[in-house]
Amino acid sequence: MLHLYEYPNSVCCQKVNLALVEKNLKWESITVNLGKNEHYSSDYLKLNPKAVVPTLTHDGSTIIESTLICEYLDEISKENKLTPGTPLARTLMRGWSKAVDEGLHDGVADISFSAMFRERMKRMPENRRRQRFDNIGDPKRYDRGKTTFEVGVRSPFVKYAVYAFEATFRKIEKELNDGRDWLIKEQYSLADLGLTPYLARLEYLNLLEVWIYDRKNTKNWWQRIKTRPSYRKAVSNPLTKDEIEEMDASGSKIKNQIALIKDELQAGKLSM
Ligand SMILES: N[C@@H](CCC(=O)N[C@@H](CS)C(=O)NCC(=O)O)C(=O)O
Repeated sequence: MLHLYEYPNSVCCQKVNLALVEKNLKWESITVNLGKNEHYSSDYLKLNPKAVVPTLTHDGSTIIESTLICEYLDEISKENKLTPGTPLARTLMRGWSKAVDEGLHDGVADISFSAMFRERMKRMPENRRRQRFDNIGDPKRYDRGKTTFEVGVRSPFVKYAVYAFEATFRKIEKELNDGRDWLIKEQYSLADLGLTPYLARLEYLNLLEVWIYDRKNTKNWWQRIKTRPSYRKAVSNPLTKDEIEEMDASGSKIKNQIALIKDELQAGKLSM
């Protein structure tokens, strides 16, 4: 039996949900309430020492890291393969997962934090907020959270995020230029799936058009992704009206600043 420890409206949990739905697998969901710091409970830390969701357990074995969980799910069931058949295509697919794991994941977290979670944290009782920061063992994660809490969208981590997204959107637009439907030409794969929750989050924050308003290939690809039943089941349907409204309102407030950061980076002609 598959058990998924997760939290609603979390990008990397949506990623695993997309894989479960695409693969037609059955699973049981267990909520780890991040708002109540349940990811720091001693029981949960035994499963996931990094104190993050998601965690998958399968017949007594534990798997962490959403990219690895998605690859694992694809391997345990032959139905609807999400991994292409040739070594080269598989390697190219993993290149996209690497972009998510090495930049976009932190990036979306920092943008979301500067827009939305920061406001939620400001409303938290002081002791709960302190406990949240004190619990973070990883110094880089601590600095990201603390700096972005203090200065919001002016945080250097938000600038790194905007840069990571700009680099990826350039690459997506170029890759799709030969008329292909999916990033790995042969088929819809974990490359498209892995990027989906990140674009969805930007869209819900009303920020996606900052990057794709003039990128026709990317816009069409994004529409294709959103018409897949898995998008509705794993991403849009589970969101509550309140979550959607909060994302839209908070992201809209920082939209001009995000666009400005993007323009400044482009004007600096940074290599990507
Ligand atoms: N690389 C990890 C990242 C996991 C991660 O950062 N999860 C976030 C939710 S999307 C989390 O649990 N955050 C809790 C916190 O930062 O306190 C993965 O892909 O599984």
